[in-house]
Amino acid sequence: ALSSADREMVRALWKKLGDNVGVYVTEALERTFLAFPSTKTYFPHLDLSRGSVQVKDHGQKVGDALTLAVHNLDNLPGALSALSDLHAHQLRVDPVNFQLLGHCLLVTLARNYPGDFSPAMQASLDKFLSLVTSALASRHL
Ligand code: ZNH
Repeated sequence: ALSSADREMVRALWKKLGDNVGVYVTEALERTFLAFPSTKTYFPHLDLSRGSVQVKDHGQKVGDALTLAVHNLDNLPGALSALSDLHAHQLRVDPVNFQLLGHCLLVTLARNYPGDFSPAMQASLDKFLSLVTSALASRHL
């Protein structure tokens, strides 16, 4: 579980990200598709080239879901329950992919916010993303 220090770290960074969460999630998606090409197989219907508007739109949706998670740190499984159903039953995403995206999101945030990315910040964000991943994967058998 997240300590109160973890929560403060995550909330403080999210406040700083402001309206740019979608921008950074989009960068994280681009990195994920390049570094882990197998992740692209879930998006055969989207244009995944660099600068794609479809990737940007998807990044915004994933970013909004993460912002919702930040606002529901006490009940991540509840807040992400519908999304968990969607990813398990309809999209059939292998949960290992959540970790790949989470890793690329950490790299993206470290690169764009170097001054904020202390070891403690990394640890808190990593815990947060792990809990989001568990919540998203909770419907997988
Ligand atoms: Zn996912 C979709 C979230 C990860 C795959 N997603 C989606 C959405 C959201 C999300 C919000 C939208 C929905 C609607 O529309 O309703 N995701 C999310 C999150 C995460 C994720 C939060 C983490 C963190 N995903 C993921 C991964 C993958 C995926 C990793 C793979 C690789 N998703 C997906 C798909 C889809 C989605 C395929 C569908 C898309 C379209 O548009 O079609």
